[in-house]
Amino acid sequence: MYGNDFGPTAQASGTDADTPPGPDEPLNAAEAGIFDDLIEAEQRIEPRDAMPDSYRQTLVRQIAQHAHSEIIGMQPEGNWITRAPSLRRKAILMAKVQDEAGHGLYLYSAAETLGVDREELLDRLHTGRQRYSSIFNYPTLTWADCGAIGWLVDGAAIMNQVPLCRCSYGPYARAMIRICKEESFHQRQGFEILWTLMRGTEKQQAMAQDAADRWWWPALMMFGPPDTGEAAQGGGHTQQSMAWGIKRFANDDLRQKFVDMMVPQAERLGIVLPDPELRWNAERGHYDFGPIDWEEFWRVLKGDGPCNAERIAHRVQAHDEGAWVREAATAYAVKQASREAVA
Ligand code: BYC
Repeated sequence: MYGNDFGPTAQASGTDADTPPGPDEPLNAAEAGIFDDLIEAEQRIEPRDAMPDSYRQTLVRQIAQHAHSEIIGMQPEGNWITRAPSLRRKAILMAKVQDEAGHGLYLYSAAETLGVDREELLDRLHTGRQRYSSIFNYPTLTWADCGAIGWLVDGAAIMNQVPLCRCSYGPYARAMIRICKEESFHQRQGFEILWTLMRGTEKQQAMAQDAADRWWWPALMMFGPPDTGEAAQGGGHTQQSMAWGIKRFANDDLRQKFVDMMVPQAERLGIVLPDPELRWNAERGHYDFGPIDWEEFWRVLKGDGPCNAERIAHRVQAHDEGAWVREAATAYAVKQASREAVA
């Protein structure tokens, strides 16, 4: 039993614990007051609680985009499982890619508690009606890219996702706790790949440096477009999502924390981050960094990244080829249920 789900809130809102309010039904004044009070008190909103439809839709958008990112994110590294340089590396990479599938499952399940069907979400992904993270439209050209993804991409993911463990929506927040534990292992494995390469031959060092050169800027873009200072008026989702306790920090603030965390790690690795403007600013107590190419970001989002078409084509093919597994699992579940009904 979690939070308000079966407690006085559901009763006070006039909803039966078994009958969630319909997604499109507007909240009455009492329900709206209870929702606002829960958010104000930093409590969790649970699936059966009344919630504004815009809150529900924001969560569906963000959780689905996150779930899609996890399963599309299996591709760039999955691509290297057969070519990983040793049995140990293969086993580790396979476990990591499986973890990502698992993250997708927790997140689709969390989205389903909001009243949206998983098939429908996958359809939105396959038809380009919902996004996945921009980062997965870049190719993995060498083995060092698996290191760079773990170190930079999972590093950025942790920075962005640890605050989501405190998201106001209960099922999303709880899914994030387990995901973050696994992401932290992923980041270390990426660091360790690069650490080994940086202590290898000159060619291996150059390969690690090249991977960091290609992944650094896309990793900074992962946090989303600028949303502080003048950009706060730019019409993104941050202000509203922070007011609802979905996002806990602005994109720019998380990006800065990420840069501050990564610079010392790059120094330990012996990797030079590809930004001539990167330097410590004692007055701000942060690293300054150079301008991000936001035109590239929006271009990639619109479908014009190096791998957009390939990623979706591969995903649709995997989905179609997996149809028989879904049918078999459904038939098995129906058979089990009918046996239980007889017993
Ligand atoms: N890529 O107002 P904003 C992983 C869109 S998985 C694409 O800031 P929001 C991993 C945004 O959707 C990593 N689109 O939006 C997996 C919005 O467009 P719409 C994925 C982006 O939602 C496998 C518009 O730009 N992590 O780590 O408040 C292997 C304006 O943005 C991106 C998550 O999904 C982007 N990078 O904030 C290894 C975390 N950024 O929807 C690793 C959960 C922005 O209005 N998501 N957009 O058309 C979030 O925290 C937030 O959704 C974001 C964006 C910070 C990403």
